[in-house]
Amino acid sequence: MQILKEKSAINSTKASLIRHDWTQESVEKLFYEPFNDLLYQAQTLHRRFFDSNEIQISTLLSIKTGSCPEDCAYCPQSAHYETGLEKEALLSTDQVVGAALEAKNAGATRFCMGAAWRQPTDKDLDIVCDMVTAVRNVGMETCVTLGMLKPNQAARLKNAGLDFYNHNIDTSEDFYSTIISTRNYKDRIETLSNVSAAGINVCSGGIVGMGESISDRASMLKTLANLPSHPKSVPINMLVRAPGTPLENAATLDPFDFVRTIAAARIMMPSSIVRLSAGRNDMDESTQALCFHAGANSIFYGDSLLTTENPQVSADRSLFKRLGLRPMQANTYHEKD
Ligand code: SAM
Ligand code: DTB
Ligand code: SF4
Repeated sequence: MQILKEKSAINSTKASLIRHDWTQESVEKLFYEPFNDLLYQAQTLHRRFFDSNEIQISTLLSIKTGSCPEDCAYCPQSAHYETGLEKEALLSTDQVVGAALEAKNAGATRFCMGAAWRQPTDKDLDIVCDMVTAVRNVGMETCVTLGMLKPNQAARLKNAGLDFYNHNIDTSEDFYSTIISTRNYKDRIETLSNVSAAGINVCSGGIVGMGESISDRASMLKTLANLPSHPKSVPINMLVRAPGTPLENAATLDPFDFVRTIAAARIMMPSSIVRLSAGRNDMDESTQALCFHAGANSIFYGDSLLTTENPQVSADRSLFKRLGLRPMQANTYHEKD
């Protein structure tokens, strides 16, 4: 209860709760708090900034699948591994709009388009800009994740009407090189800075369950929280152990350790949307409920993620009903007044 004692979430001003001065030690302390104390702290902060029963709903679509030149050890789309994935060329804007309409009718407010690229070419970007504008015209918030981005490419996406750019730092700087060798951590941070400079909301988080230590998880969250601005959206993924990838046999994660990571993210970035992202298909509903209690307030909704399975829409509807959760309206992701 270190932080609550020092700086009560009830009495402090909201501005003073948005910190960018996290030390490794102070973050690691959070991870070793008794579970109930950690969740109390996270839930208290969550309620200061958000309606605790509202969940932001995003739907994912893979607009270009497989054959990626990067060697991310977790990813079924890397050309370096035999994962049996069926590759697909870039979809047409019509196909994307069809999927966006379906997602909107099912109740999603944000449509996230992902491409298995190291970085987009300017020609690729022409098409993605069209897609962004078309999805916006459907009346949804837009997000894309296309790999590394140059400043002029970020500006073009902004002009096309892009709301969010997803680019995960994935893990700690130290652990990064054991997971990916084809790019480095600094490249990732530079793209985040290019996205932010273009006026696009940053969506950045990582993956838990790749064999990283608690210190790596703490370091990843420290990097995110100490950015000049907290990412508006912070996806926390539990590794999906994809057959054929080097991490297919990674040790099973203790669900409480995943919940702790969500709680720490909520405490450190209290005004951000924290998304319970990939991995829900391998998680029981009680664990998901604990994640919501720990401050997760967004999910990916729809039967699939990019290439792997996600809980069925009907299962999520039933879970929301049982927990009394409601979808968050679009454009209300900013903090409570
Ligand atoms: N190629 C682009 C890039 O890597 O930036 C965009 C797409 S990539 C699939 C987006 C993110 O998905 C990755 O950064 C990673 O965090 C997440 N991801 C990929 N495979 C995953 C897996 N098996 N389990 C959990 N998260 C995964
Ligand atoms: C994020 O943090 N998770 C999403 C999204 N951003 C692009 C991707 C999850 C991918 C899981 C593996 C797959 O379906 O291929
Ligand atoms: Fe490629 Fe992205 Fe998968 Fe890495 S995570 S292999 S960059 S699609």
